Amino acid sequence: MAFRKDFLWGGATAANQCEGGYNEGGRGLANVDVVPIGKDRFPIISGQMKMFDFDDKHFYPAKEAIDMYHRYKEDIALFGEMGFKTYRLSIAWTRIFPNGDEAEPNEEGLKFYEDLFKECHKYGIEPLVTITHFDCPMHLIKKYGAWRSRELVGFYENLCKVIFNRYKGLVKYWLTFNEINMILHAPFMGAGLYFEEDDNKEQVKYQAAHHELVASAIATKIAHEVDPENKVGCMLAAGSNYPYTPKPEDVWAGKQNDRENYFFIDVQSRGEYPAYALKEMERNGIEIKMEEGDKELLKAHTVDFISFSYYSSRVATVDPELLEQTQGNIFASVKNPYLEASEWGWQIDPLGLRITMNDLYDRYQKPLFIVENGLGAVDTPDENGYVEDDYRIEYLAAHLQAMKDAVELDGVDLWGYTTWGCIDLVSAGTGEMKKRYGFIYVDRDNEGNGTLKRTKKKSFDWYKKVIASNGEDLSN
Ligand code: P53
Repeated sequence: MAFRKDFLWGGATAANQCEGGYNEGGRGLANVDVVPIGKDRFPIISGQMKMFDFDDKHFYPAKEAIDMYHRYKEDIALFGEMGFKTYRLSIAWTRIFPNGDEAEPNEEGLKFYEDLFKECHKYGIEPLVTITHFDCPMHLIKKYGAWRSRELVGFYENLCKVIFNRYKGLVKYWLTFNEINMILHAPFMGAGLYFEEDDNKEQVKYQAAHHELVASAIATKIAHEVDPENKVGCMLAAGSNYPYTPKPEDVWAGKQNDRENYFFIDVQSRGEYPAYALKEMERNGIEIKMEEGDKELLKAHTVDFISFSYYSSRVATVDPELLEQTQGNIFASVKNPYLEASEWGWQIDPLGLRITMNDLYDRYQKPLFIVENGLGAVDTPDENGYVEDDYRIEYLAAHLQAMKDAVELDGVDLWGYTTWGCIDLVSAGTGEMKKRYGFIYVDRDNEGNGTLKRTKKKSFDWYKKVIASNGEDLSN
């Protein structure tokens, strides 16, 4: 038997990509609400173009998303039918603290998630909660400059105190920051950072990252104090780098790219800034302002497990201009000539998952949790709304086999696996509905038309069987 008896099978979503109800229940506005679909999306999420509110020239898909705010009971029932052991979701910070800096939380928001967690437990589903999945209250962005300000640490701490106490006994698995390394690639979407012309961007990003890392350690501390049963994880957008050639310079480039990502997890899991990062910052003139006690906090409150998303491996070289780049991914990479790609140009590499798992397990020696993996594809439903998504089954089966190999053959300790977008939702990278990952089809298009009706795809029954057999039966 490859997987633990209590292996946590499930699916994952994020508040802003599925809930909608952006102005209901006393909710405040967040960065993730004001990022539109279309050509301006990338300049906005990367902090180059300012979008602090809605305008009438753009369409903002997160406003309604797939309306899970009103339909979560129906959706969780379907997850229960598939046999989910866990459901990874994120809370919207602005439902709990609409502005982010209030003294008292918004009861309506707290109640919403309490009901949702109770609904999960009806089906024996353990919630796995991302405290922040890219969202930052707009008020904190406008007033404090988001995570560039130290004050965010305190506001985040308040949020954590409130939710850990309120949901004690209902939630025990927590992730502090989704894809914490996203701050380097999409700083507005990842951390609410917008750059002024005279900003030293690298300085701002790493100072903001320091604040998030301290906030993450504080969250871990409080989670353990409130309930020793709580397990807290970090979350990395993972995918190991391969050197394009055996040229030592290419190997070195791959190692450096990996370290750019590991940096965050090194701090969260080992509890200190790694030597290579300190040297690199020094060379680049980056100075991290630390407060007294920061180093001790980081050291004392490291994470219990390492969670990550995996969509693809990456390729590194010192001669990138000679080579074709991959398309459609915020994490640009040189194209790997040995791999096929999805319709969005994301290269498909199941063995890369085994490699990535081994790299992370070797480095941290802590349990792993795969909290995102999946294929974004165009689905074409028949007249009954049914989608025969054999391509998705094939993608997932190959990745599950690689994951099984990492556990069974390499001895990696893996707590669970949640597929990304277990129900179709809005794409984070592009804002499209058309890029679907789900076992459940949602009738809605890129422009926001559709009935929002939910329909099981072929992969729904396949995944149900995978879970029922604890990963032994991957056949289609
Ligand atoms: P979409 C890029 C590369 C790796 C992970 O992405 C990424 C992204 C963002 O595009 O984000 C994670 O929706 C993220 C999810 C996101 C998912 O990957 O662009 O945690 O919010 O939806 C898939 O296809």
